[in-house]
Amino acid sequence: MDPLKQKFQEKSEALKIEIKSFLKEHGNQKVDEVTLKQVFGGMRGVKSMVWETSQLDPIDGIRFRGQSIPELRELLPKAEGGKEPLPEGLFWLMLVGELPTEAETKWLCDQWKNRSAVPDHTFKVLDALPKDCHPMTQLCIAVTSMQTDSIFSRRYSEGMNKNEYWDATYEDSMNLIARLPRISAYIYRRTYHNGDHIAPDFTLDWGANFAHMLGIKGEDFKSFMRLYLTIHADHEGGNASAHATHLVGSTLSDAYHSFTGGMHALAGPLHGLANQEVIKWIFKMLDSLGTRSPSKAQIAEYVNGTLANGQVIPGYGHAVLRQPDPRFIAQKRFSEEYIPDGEIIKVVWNCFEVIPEILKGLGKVKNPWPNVDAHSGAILVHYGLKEYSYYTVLFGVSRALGVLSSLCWSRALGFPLERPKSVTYSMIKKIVEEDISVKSQ
Ligand code: CMX
Repeated sequence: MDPLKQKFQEKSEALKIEIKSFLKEHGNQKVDEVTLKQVFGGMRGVKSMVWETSQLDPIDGIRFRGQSIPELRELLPKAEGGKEPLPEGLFWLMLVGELPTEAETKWLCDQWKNRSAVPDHTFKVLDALPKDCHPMTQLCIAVTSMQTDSIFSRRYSEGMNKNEYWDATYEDSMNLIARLPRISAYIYRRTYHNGDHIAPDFTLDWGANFAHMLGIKGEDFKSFMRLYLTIHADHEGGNASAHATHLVGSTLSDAYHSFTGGMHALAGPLHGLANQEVIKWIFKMLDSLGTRSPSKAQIAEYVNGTLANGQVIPGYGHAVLRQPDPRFIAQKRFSEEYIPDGEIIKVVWNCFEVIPEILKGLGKVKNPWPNVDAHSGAILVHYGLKEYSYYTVLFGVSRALGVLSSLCWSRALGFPLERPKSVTYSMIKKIVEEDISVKSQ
C-alpha cells in the first residue's frame, strides 16, 4: 500500500472507532437549534455536517487542519527556489492532518504525474462541444466523461465490501486530481487558442505544470498558480461546492460524479463564478468611465449605480466571513511583492477602500468586506490570462483538493446517505401557532 494511503487508513480507522463509541455515549446530545430564519434563510450556520479538512471562523477566516494561510505559506514545502506553498503539500495535510516532509511532497507530486493520463474519449468529447460553450460546462462534461474509469464504480458493481469504499474513493480522487490540470488546460487552449495545445512538462510540479500547459510564461505566474491552487482548495463543508460534492457522494456516487456535482454549484455567480463577474464588472466600470485609473469618487458613483440597478457587487460579502477574507489578503500581499504597480490591481485596491463603506451604508449587508474572488482576476489579467470566462475553472481545479480529500474521509468514516427533512409553509405555521398557544396557557 502507498505511504499516504497507509497513513490515511490508520488515522481514519482509529477515528471511525472513536466516533462510534462517542456516538453510543453522547448520540442524543444537542449541538444546535434551528430557527425559522435559518429554515427560510439557506440554513446559515446550522451545524449538521462533519468536515475534517478545514474550518472557517467568521473573523479569522479559513484554517486548514488548524493552520492559517500565512502559516501555510511558511510551513508547507516549496518548489526549488520558490516562495509559495506547493498545493501537493496542502492535500497531504488535509488528508492525514500532518504537514508533509519535502520527500513526502515530492512523492505525491510524482504520484500525480504517474496518474495524469486522460482517456482519449475525454478529448473527443471536449472537441465535440462548441467553442463558445462556457469553460465550466466543459469542465463538468469532461470530468463526467472520465467516470468510465471510476475504480469505485467498477468495484461496487463487482460486489465491493463496504469497508473498502474508502480505498476505491482514494484511488479515484488521486487519479481525478492528477488529471484535472491536463483537461483544464485543454479546455483553455481549445477555447481561446485555436486548439494549439501544450504537452505536459513532467519535470514540473502539479501547479507549475498547469501554468505551463495554459501557455502563460514566467516563474512568477507559476508561483502565483501554486498560491492560488493552495488558497482556493477548501472552505469547510457548508459552502455550495463542498456541500454539493458531499451530498452527491453520500449516495455512493463515485468521485467523478460527486466532484461534478460540486462544480455545477461552483459555476453559480453567488459562488465561484463571482471571480469572472468581478473582472467583468471592473472592465465595464473602466469602459463606462473612460479611464484605466478611476478616482475613488468615480468608483463610488459606479458602485452606487450597480446597486441602484438591483445587482450585487461581485467579490464582496460572504455567508460566514465578517472580516476581509484572508484569501483576498494573501493575494494582495502577493501583488504588493510581485506586481506593486499593476494598473488593474490598483483599481482592486481602491475598490477595497471604497466599497465596504457603501455596503455598510445599505444597512443589510452582513459582511461588507472583499472575498477571495475580488482579487484573483486582476492578477490573472496582469500575467496575460485575460479570458475571464475561464477563471472559475482555476477555482475548480483547486477546490478538488479539499472536496475530494473530504470525500475520502466521508467514505472511510462510513457516513450515511444525507437526507434532511423539508417542511411546507403550512407545517411551519402550525408549529408556530402551537408554540404560541402553549406559551399563552
Ligand atoms: N452587494 C450588494 N448586496 C449584497 C452583497 C453585495 N456584495 N452581499 C450581500 N448583499 C445583500 C444580499 O443580496 C441581501 O439582500 P436582500 O436582503 O435584498 O436579498 C442582503 O445583503 C443580506 O445578505 P447577506 O446575509 O449579507 O449575504 P448572504 O449570506 O445572503 O450571501 C453572498 C452571501 C456571498 C451570496 C453575497 O454576499 C453576495 O451575493 N456577494 C456577491 C457575490 C460574491 O462575491 N460571491 C462569492 C462568494 C465567495 C465564493 O463563494 O466564491
